[in-house]
Amino acid sequence: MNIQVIKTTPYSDQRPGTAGLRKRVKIFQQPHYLANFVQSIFDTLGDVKGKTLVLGGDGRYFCREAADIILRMAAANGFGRVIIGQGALLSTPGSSLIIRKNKALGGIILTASHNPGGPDGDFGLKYDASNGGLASEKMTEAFYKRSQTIESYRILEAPLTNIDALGVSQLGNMKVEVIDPVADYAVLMQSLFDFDLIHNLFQSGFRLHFDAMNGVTGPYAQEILERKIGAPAGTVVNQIPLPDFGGLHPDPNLTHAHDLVELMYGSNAADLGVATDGDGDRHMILGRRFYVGPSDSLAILTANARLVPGYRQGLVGVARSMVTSQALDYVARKLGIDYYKTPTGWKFFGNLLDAGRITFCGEESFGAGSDHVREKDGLWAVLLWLNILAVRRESVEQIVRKHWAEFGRSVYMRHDYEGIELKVADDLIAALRRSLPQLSNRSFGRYRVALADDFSYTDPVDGSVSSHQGIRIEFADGSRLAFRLSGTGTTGATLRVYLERYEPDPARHNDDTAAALAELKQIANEIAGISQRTGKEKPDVIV
Ligand code: VG1
Ligand code: CO
Repeated sequence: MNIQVIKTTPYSDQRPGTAGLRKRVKIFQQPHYLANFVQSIFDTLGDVKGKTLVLGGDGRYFCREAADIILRMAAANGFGRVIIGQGALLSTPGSSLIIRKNKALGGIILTASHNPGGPDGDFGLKYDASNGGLASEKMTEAFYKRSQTIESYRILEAPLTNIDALGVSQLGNMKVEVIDPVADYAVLMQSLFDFDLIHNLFQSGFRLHFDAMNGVTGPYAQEILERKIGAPAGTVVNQIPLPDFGGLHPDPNLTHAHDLVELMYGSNAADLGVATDGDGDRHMILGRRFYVGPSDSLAILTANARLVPGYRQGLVGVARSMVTSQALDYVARKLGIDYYKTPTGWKFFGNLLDAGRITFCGEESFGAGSDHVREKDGLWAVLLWLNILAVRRESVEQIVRKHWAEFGRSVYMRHDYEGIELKVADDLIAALRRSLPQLSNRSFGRYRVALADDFSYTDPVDGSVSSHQGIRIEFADGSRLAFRLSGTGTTGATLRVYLERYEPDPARHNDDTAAALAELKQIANEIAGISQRTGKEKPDVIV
């Protein structure tokens, strides 16, 4: 077998975003596009001789072709072993676990997460480091830099590797180990949760409706929930990973998981309804005719963690992204544990987890996780909810309402304005940034500005500084607004506006969320000139 050195020229658009490089499939299919980026990663990593790489993805269109190219490139670059999930499948949290367990140098995950797939959809690639967590900003910037000067890449000339049969084979001087994507993960989950107790919950007639949205979580959820725990067959639906997600948009929110939402608001609703995204790191929780916002879910899981075997000793600390609601902070203060505020993106939790400063962390974008891996984990969050429900034997709604009564309710919404022209979006943020000094101490109706800044984060572990991480405007009564542009979209720009108000009075916990935040929405529009600049009167997606 022959190592080829292929001449190439840089692509100017290979700067990774919030979670890796995400583009249209058609962009990835351009000659050498994928190979350029993969070689840029390998060059940045330095000495890869004899090292182990983990490889897998969410099964979307182009995953298998990409896996074959990466296998041959890994062999040509001197890796000693690639561990790949059968059929090139590995969920994002599953991949994080395999990297950690095998002390691999790192892993490549082939996914565009919750973005649609298929030939006209999106593809993506992210690198997780040896701790099983997303490459740091410093690393991804180095990948990008390298991609801008690349002149050639190395690839082995070889027939297609069989990635469907379990076992070890040889590719040049490199071993290819095809593993069951689910087995190790199932063992880890069993060590954290009380499967017998959850089994008893199902025995008592409790019904779960788990929509895997034809993403990669299906096989994991079926094995763990239906086979290991004994939930009735059919609990997990859309359970087969499909290259185009069966035409679904595998984004677990109220807009895109519409079948689940319809079912959970209908007359035959289950006790718990959940959906997960393409790569299995996001989840949405619904009770019977009751939606649990992700920020609330994180706070509730934190408040109840000690009910679950894996967290019985308590949590050392918690973290949330700045734009996530403050519901978590109220819980942390009561528990007397540290809490941190990070920029958006899981990579900022890695150091805190590695340093043992936090046990749980999460984001408003349907992500929660713990120190069991270094990525967010959808199925983990569902099992945690199930274990808590099995102990408390109350409905999802009862648990949330009691939580609000105890801690107050952080009324919260995220408004996404999608498909904005890049220049319009950049100008909006720039103008907002310029207006910050004039905002301090100004009043808008009953809201007086107490702080207006551009969020900057200093990592408490390594001291690295990340600036321009979102504009935040905090009001004297604890309400707030935040604005940032998405770093995961593939067409135009998406403006995310985050709105939050604290409501301590239980008599008002039933109030309609949109109504409770209507005034803040007005103020956001006034401060940022959203409708005037974008021409949009209302958001495209509300979370
Ligand atoms: C979004 C979310 C962020 C999340 C990221 C990756 O980023 O807001 O919280 O970490 O997606 O999640 P952005 O830059 O578009 O706001 V995933 O499941 O797409 O890997
Ligand atoms: Co995801």
